[in-house]
Amino acid sequence: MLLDLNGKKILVTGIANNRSIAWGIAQQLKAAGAEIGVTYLPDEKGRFESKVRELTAPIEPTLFLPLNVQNQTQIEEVFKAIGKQWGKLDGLVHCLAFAGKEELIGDYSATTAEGFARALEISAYSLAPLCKEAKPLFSEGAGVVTLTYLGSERAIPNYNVMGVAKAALEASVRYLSAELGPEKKVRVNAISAGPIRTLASSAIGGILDMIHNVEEKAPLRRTVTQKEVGNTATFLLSDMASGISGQTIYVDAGYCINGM
Ligand code: IMJ
Repeated sequence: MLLDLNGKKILVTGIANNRSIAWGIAQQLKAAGAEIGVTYLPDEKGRFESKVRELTAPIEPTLFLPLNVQNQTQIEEVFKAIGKQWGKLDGLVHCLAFAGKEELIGDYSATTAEGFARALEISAYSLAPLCKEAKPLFSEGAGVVTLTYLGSERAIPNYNVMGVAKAALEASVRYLSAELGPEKKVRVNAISAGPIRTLASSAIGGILDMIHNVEEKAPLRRTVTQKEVGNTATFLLSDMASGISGQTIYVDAGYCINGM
């Protein structure tokens, strides 16, 4: 079987709790045989650290490191540790996004320069420095997967600056694909997931209406699960997807094909 990740070492970023899409991805990668490294967002009280450590214990991560992508030193430390402990990297999973709450409601034109810069730095730009540091460690045929959302190409109420950030992220996937493909045959792809109840979506007004809309209109008449996104990430990081790079793959129960 080619969809076998035995011997592959994969770093998963963006696990916050048991609803995180990143957690769904990490579990499916582990089920396919991969060895997993996990990063968590460090905070003063160490709340994420203990929560994520406890949550991920069953998948036995062999690396567990703090990573705030706004801190270049921390990015370098992560890949230094990977070089030391793993000596190579077969996969990088980027599930990081943040915009200020005030930017995710109301008028897009009210976005501040600071809010715009922060949302794009964390949600889009961060993929570039992670790939830069990962580059010397990537094995031949390694893969990068990031998460995006339909709000990058359609005006979805309140998604606002995150839509602009996801558009930049999807373009970054194409440029990184063009850069990393020729040398080491590294493939870079995005998964456009349909709406799922997660920490990143629960804080948002109208998310339940959005989910009901998907349940009524998507070809499959339901939302997708973290596990389904995880299975697609597993496929993309496996040798089964050796011909796919620079793409945005929709895991949305078919929702985006509808005209209205
Ligand atoms: C987010 C905002 C508005 C509409 C939304 C979303 N819809 C969906 C999301 C319809 C599905 C979730 N999503 C795809 C995201 O990318 C969320 C990113 C996000 C969420 C928060 C909430 C809490 C916060 N900052 C955030 N930054 C990014 O303070």
